[in-house]
Amino acid sequence: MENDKNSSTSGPLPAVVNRDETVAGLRNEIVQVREELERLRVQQAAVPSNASWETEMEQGIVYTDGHSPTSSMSAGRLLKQFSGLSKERMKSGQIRDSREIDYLPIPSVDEAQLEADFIRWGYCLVKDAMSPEQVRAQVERLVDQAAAERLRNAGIMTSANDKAQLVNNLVLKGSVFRDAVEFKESAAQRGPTVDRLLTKIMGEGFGLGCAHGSMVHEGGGLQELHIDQGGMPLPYPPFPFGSLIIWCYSDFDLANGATYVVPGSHRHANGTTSFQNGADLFQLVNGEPGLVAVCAPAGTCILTDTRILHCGGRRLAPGTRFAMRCHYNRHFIRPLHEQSTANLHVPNDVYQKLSDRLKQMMGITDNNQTPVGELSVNEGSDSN
Ligand SMILES: O=C(O)CCC(=O)C(=O)O
Ligand SMILES: [Fe+2]
Repeated sequence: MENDKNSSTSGPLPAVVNRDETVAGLRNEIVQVREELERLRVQQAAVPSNASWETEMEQGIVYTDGHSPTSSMSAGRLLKQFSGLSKERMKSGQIRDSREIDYLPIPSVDEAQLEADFIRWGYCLVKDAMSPEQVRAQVERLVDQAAAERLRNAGIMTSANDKAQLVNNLVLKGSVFRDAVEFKESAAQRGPTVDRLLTKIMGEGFGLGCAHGSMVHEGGGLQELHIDQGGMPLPYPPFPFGSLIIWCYSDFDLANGATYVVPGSHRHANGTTSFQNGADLFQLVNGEPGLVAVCAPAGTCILTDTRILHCGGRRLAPGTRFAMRCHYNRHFIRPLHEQSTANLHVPNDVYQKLSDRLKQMMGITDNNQTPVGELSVNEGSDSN
């Protein structure tokens, strides 16, 4: 240890670690400070500092959107600012291919990896969830059904100029779909993996919101950026209400049409939601990795957190992208979806074929004709 002769300080100079170590140490410090800042920012947003009983009582009941000027905002309203954005980014070639970003999920069968991907990025990809033969059987039935519906003028065309078709209520339209919806290996070879993951996400006895076929032709498929629980008022609890899963019947890529997502837009590391009143959501879309097309081969099953920012992507190539989309909910959420009427009328012959689990998932378990509990005591006695 040397004395600095030019320095007015007496005594030895402090030891200087080598340059690389210093830089590494400083970098580490910056990362920690950034994390701390982010934590503080999120905490501040989640708990308004001016909250008091007086102001809360004055605001009244604000648990739902659109009922007073102070109403809690739904993400749906917050997301209006993204109107036109997916189109603009798609047209200017700014949607990235997920396979080119090395840290994003790739198809996997390792359930620990799938869980980690789901937590970090808001989605995961189950590899070879359906075999080519299973995919073929489903597409065959879907194409048939879609043609029959068009023939009867009942086809649901979802993009301008008939560039996409939705085939609703698949549980009523073929055993291949029913079996996939309840994860039977006969219809989806890795169905049990998907089932286990969904049970971890939503708990036992989760319900079915909808199961529909999606056919996207050249030029069709593009949607506005949205989340699949957009009607829920903010703020969200640190978990999703449900999960939309997409069985890829075709290869998903930029030309074929793929789901666009903003990986990691569903939550922060501490569990709080990214969707806050006043949050800069553009920062998510413009940040890293930004808007990405989830690219994966046919047979993959994409599981998504219903808080993740995403939309259908446009198919640019000739031909058709096929998929089945199923929305599942926690068991206490009414198993209906705006696109599903499957539970409102089930033809008797189909009802006979539904498994107990499917009936439970759809919320249409048989009505018990035998009075139970306190009701059985009343049997025979008339009440007005
Ligand atoms: O089909 C897709 O790629 C995504 C569709 C979607 O996000 C939806 O229908 O909510
Ligand atoms: Fe969606």
